[in-house]
Amino acid sequence: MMKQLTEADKACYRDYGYHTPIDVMSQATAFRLLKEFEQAEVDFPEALGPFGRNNAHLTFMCLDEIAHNEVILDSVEDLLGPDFYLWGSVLFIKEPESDGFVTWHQDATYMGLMPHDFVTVWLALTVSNEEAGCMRVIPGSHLNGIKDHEDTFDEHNILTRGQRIADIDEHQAIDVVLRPGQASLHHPRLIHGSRPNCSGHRRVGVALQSYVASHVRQTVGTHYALPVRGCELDDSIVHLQRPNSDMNPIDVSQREKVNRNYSQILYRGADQIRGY
Ligand SMILES: O=C(O)CCC(=O)C(=O)O
Repeated sequence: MMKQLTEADKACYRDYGYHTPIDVMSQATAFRLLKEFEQAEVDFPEALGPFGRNNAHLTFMCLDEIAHNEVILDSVEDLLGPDFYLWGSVLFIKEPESDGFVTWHQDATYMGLMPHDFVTVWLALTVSNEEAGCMRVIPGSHLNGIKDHEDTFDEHNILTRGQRIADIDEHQAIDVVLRPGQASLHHPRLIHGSRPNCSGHRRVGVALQSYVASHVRQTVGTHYALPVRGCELDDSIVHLQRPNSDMNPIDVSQREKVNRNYSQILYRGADQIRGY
């Protein structure tokens, strides 16, 4: 029996590679989490700034709360089954009227996880609409394998390598518009990207990237995973711990270790390595 999605939602994910929106939490709860997050940004700027956007759920309680939200986990369970772990998270923040953008890409290209039985949940903590540079997706593009990506390392490209797939027919793109507290789900091979934020407010998105079925393995680096639902992970996987408090030293050192490994995986074969 489905826990959160309908059969039609599941069919949409299967056929088009995404599903949106999911009402994960009230706007009031999203606002409370945004305020906690913004206070944490003030208190620990390096840990959450542009170079601190990876795996912050391992060191901040508000992000740990999001990563373990029951509506999110139930939605993921409807797609992956009852056993899955969280591989990582990325903060996708675009400041008001800023140049940052995301080129067309497929997440699975550099993650090293096989097979592709995993899903990204992108939760909006602020309005994410066309003006604010919401995520855009090419429906059905997950069905055609991994395309060639070229690294651009463009200054304003907020992807690690500024990787991009050329020659996308943008007429096919759909805007994923979300209110605070809503989320979308996308498949690891779905082609997606986003434009700059032309609005007067921040666009704050938390990508739980990704929730991964327990049989999936890391083919490149060390396999770190945070068990989140039902999974008995074997000894080939290093189990991560949830944080105890914001920036607790034990949690910080765990996150540093995970981020070093994460960077080696995501930048393998690249000419340059950025600080995120
Ligand atoms: O936040 C964005 O604009 C892009 C997000 C993205 O590429 C992702 O979640 O995989």
